Amino acid sequence: MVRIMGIVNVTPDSFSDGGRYLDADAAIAHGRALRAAGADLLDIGGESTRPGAQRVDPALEQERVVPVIAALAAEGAVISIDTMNASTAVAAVTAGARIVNDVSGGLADPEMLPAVAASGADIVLQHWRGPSADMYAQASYADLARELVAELEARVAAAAAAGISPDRVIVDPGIGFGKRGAQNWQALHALDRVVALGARVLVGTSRKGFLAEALRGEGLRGEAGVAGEVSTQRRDLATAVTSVLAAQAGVWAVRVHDVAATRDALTVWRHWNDAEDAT
Ligand code: PMM
Repeated sequence: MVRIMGIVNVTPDSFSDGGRYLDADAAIAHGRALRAAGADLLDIGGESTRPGAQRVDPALEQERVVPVIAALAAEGAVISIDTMNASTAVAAVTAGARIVNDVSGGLADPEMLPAVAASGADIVLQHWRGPSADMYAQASYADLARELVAELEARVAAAAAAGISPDRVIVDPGIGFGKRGAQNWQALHALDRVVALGARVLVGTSRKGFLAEALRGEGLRGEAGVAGEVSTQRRDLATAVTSVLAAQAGVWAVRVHDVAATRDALTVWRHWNDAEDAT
């Protein structure tokens, strides 16, 4: 079964749930609720990566995430730390995190890969072409699928060179990172080629702008949200659909905000497949 990674952003400015879980107790409660809803893993982050976001001081980032990780890991949760800073990765693993989720694939901090190698944690290497402040400057591709796969392969090789064996590596196509609207659909369309790399694959589409872009203008005339903002509810439904399509492509896990909706969607998908196998 595909794993569900529930998102716990301990930041004041993340685009979808920003600010609500800044308080450690509220973040811990949110992590518990996501586990109760069926999350297999919790991804805890203290620095927003939304387009245009500025970097956060690692000391502040650690102040935000370490108490939340320690509390949830003590309850048996499998935790990943969403960070681009080696010092935060190390602090998080010390507090109980088992996976380091680096959206830069080890490119933002030269200390990251050696630090993770020494820590014994697994690592998510996401496709990334530059900082969030300048996210779209490099969103130019001659052949997106080919470049995406080649650039991920290069990061897996860099991790191996730093002493991280391939079985500890998870790759992620980086939906919304250095990719504009349609390019995200191309990346998803190429998921089977990413899966063919042989590493576990994580994919994160949850509530992202390209989903809203696709839905904007669809639906009944006069329906709330058609003309302007696409509601969180509609983004979550779209996310549940992409979760199933990602599962169909063979990914290891999906990273989502609304764990219950994705759990239901994956359950429906499993029933469809099980019936097929039984005949
Ligand atoms: N997306 C965001 C943050 N971290 N990590 C991985 N591995 N993959 C993603 O797609 C990803 C990520 C941005 O979304 P958020 O601000 O809602 O957390």
